[in-house]
Amino acid sequence: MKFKRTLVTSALPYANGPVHIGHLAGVYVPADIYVRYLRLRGEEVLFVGGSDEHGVPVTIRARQEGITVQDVVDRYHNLIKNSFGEFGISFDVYSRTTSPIHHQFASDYFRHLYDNGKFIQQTTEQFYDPETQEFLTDRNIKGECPRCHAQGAYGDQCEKCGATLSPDELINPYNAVNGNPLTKKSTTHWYLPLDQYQQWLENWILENHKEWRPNVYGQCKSWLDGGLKPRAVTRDLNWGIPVPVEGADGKVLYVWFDAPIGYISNTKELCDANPDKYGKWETWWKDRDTRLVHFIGKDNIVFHCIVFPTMLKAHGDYILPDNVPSNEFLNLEGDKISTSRNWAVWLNEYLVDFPGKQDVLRYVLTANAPETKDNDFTWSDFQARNNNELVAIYGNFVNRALVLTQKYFDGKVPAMGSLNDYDKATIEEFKNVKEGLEDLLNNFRFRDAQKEAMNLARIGNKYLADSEPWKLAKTDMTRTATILNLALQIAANLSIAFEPFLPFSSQKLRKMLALDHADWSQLGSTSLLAEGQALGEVSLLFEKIEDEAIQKQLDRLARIKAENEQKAKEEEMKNWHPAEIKAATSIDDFDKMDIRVATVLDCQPVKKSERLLQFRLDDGMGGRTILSGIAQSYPDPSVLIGKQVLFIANFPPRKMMGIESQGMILSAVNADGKLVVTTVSAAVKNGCSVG
Ligand code: B3M
Ligand code: ZN
Repeated sequence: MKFKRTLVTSALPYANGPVHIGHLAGVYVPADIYVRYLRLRGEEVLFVGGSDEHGVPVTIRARQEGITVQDVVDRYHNLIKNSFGEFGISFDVYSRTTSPIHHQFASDYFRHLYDNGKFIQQTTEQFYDPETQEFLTDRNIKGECPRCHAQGAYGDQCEKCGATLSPDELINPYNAVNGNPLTKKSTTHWYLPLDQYQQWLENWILENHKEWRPNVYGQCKSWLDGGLKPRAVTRDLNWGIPVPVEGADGKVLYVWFDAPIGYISNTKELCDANPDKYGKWETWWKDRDTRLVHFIGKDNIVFHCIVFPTMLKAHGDYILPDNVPSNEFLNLEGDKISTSRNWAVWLNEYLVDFPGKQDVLRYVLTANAPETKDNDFTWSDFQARNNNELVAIYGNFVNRALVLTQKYFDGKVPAMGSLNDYDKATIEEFKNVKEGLEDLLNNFRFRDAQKEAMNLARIGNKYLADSEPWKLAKTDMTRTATILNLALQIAANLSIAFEPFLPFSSQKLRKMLALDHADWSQLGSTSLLAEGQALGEVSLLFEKIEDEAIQKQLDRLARIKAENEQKAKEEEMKNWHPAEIKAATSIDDFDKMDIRVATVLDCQPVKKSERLLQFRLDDGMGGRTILSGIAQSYPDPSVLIGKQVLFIANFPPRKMMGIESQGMILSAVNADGKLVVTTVSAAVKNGCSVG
């Protein structure tokens, strides 16, 4: 089907913190590449973004920082909007879900579905904090992970092992904010009966959208195969859009209900303010000739492919997404990016450390885009791609072409003479780039597309290196002129090919070439620059990044890692609970254990064992040797020499690592897993019984 126009949306980031490279790589750079490409082709396109300012994450941040929720969203909305602007993410509108227009729009949308009987009402038991008298959302509940037994797992997910959880599964659930234990209380909510749309969704996605990326299609299929259930679209919370129904006091729209409606209300905000430029918002959302494309991260797939389309379908008037190009995740130096653990490269901080290098980050993130699988950002790769690709290939080629033109032709485009076979072959090669690029860009394969653009620079670089105009200049100026003309034409082509990916550098390059605009249809042309045209001032397109700058980033990350480990330990200690008391036993059972006191005469690590310490004890009975698996807790075992310890004297001897162990030393396990040997509170005779 041929569409008349394209509406591109990118996920609305939570205004609970600054944006980082994961956001950029996963959603905003690819969306921006796509939009810039369409605009360059002269297509009608609208790019809609905004901040997601409701939901629990912003309320958690407010509590952490001791400020109001409004302050949080104001601060981060502005910071995020600014970062996107700095990185050239070319939104037509970037608004926010706290805007009055959005509140009204989302409220009306809910009411429309409500009035048309599209919801069902259900009463369920939810976790409740009797002290603060509030229902808790999944994110506000913490407890022990039922899978890996880490403390501090969230009600929806364990960050340690990555398991998806429901709060009911947590062991000893508590209020994440104040540590209060929780009870259950019943509450009533409105649900979108996704089950009633199962058939329709199966047909729409599984039959009619087989072209969606395999990761997206696969996730949808597994949700559908699992059978859809009704989903609550309201919450007990005091931050959000009030549920516009009588008797719903204290309830707000679920953030995932109102946020995607933000795409529509932000479009409306833009169009209502500039009707001449953008037309009616309805044209973008209700006209079947509009193609809707959502750029998102993989954790948002179900909401954009199943929940939101169901909301649109239930309403009835709206178009549905035609594609949902979702990326997987970008990791940072091998670890999952995490806002709460500060494991990220924040865009605002990047710009302080690498001013003017927005395109370098855009380039590296696209080169490593997690399009089909999770990918890793490393600073060494960042440096290598800058130095070996942007500087050594693209920058070097452009610079040589321009500098040689300055040197031999007074900075004016020299005349193209007759072409030899090598010139013709080169032209043939770069003519194909346009088609290749289009094919990849149309299919959201930005990573390969950028590679293709870089290939064009490679072609140029090779052409100059092979043709050696600096040598020919001594003997044959006509030939030199032809080579440099062609090289400059390739440079001009590069400014077009790279425009969607590296907009700042493209603009800079066009300025150097004195080209006033880029037009996609001209890609592949060898007459972009007119003979005799004066070039602009020449400067370096890219600069080398030195080791020190990279080391500074690595040092920062090492510092954060150490801080996080410390914090995790503290958290574990804080949330530790004693183990359950074991089943009742008897004095007879206890009497069977012969526990005694001995003095440590010597204590050494056992060779080749990471775990074992070898104790030599004065047990008052001629001495004995005991091996104990506590080496990790005592990096310097000599601290134990001279201490009196408790041990079990009547365990049968056992050989480990070739040494016979004659009993067991008793240790306590601390909350952080460290073992501490037990001792007596005053000196006693060695060999004394304990009982
Ligand atoms: N704010 C979740 C996220 O940032 C959410 C996206 C909303 S898109 C409508 O991952
Ligand atoms: Zn876990």
